[in-house]
Amino acid sequence: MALLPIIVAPDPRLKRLAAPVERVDDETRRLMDDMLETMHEAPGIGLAAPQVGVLKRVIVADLAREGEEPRPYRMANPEIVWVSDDDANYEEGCLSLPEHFAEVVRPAAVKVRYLDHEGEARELEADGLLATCVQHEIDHLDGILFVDHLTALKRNMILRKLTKTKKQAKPDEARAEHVL
Ligand code: K1U
Ligand code: ZN
Repeated sequence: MALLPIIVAPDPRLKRLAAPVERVDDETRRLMDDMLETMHEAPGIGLAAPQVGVLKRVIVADLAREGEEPRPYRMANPEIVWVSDDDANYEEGCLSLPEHFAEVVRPAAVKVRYLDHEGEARELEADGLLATCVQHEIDHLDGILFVDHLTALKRNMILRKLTKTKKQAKPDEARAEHVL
């Protein structure tokens, strides 16, 4: 298994549409395992392949707390096939938007159809934080970040701060960008 670098916004790779997985093969399984290791190390409760620069419809999640038995989900081609009428409000974070959090409103419960790590078709009925997390990760596959659910004012404030942090971390690249 390997730790993969996580892309931080703003980055065009986080805004693209990911392609469906044709077959869940050894390469897909390795990607899922590397993503789980990367997510646990971060630490986080979910991760989508575009966040590690792979434009495939693959997500992982594990909401087990420290000391609990891991409960990893490995999903290829996840699809939301039902959403509840009632909404839930959660304070979301994102490993691609480090140190930024905001309340996001989403359906409180969802049913997700996906292929597991063996390529078997499965359905998951989720509510609570798992429902929020799975919707957040599927959004990543469509190039949507949690800030896209906020007002333009809040979104731009967060993105401006992230741009500034990136420029402070890599002033040479920021200068090159400016010249271009
Ligand atoms: O997609 C991601 O970047 C991962 C993200 C998932 C998520 C969090 C909260 C609501 C919706 C989706 C994270 O895991 S951010 C880190 C985080 O929430 C966390 C980290 C350690 C322990 C518990 C939570
Ligand atoms: Zn995220």
